[in-house]
Amino acid sequence: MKREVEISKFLSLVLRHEPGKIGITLDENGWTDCEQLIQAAGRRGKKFSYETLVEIVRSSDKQRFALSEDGKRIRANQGHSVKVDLALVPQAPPESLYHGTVPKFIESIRESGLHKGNRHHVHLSPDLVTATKVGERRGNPVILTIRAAEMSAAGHPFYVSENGVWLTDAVPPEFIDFP
Ligand code: HQG
Repeated sequence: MKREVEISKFLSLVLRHEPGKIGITLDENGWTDCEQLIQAAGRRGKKFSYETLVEIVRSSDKQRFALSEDGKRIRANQGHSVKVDLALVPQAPPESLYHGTVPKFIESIRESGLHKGNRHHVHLSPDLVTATKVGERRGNPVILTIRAAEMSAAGHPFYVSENGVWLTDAVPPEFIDFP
């Protein structure tokens, strides 16, 4: 695995799920100090410089991470399982959003809709290409179309993360079009 990808996966793990694993803490909005992160990682055999960290934030294909304006703190833009408040503001979604999944989940999704599982929200993509990539992580992708504008009008709030992932608490089956 490329070194940058390995560090990016490590950052996803500690900034979204297990900061305690390397003895760092996230503040209530998910931020942590870059220097402390670099030192804590280094103590556990993951050595990288501040310049490498900045380069990973800049080049992440999905803009997974953000630096504070002064460059001293870092957080994950979305995907957390630890409790953080990303201060997301509800936003009107486009007509349709997409969710890439795999055949084995379809029957259950038909019955109970989309659930957020371990994450804070159900993740939805604004386009088919992205949804296909998400589904392909698990196998042969199946793309579901979510009638998002209709769902929003029915009172379900939607949010969008800094890196363009649409988020909602749950999608009831009546708003899902199956292929
Ligand atoms: C499925 C990655 C059965 C759901 C991606 C999905 C995305 C159900 C899986 C981001 C279900 C959860 C999120 C139900 C949902 N019955 N299965 N009722 N409801 N599911 O990984 O959306 O690389 O938590 O279809 O690119 O796959 O981490 O969510 O297959 O943006 O930045 O349960 O994670 O981004 O899986 O992926 P996940 P996801 P990163």
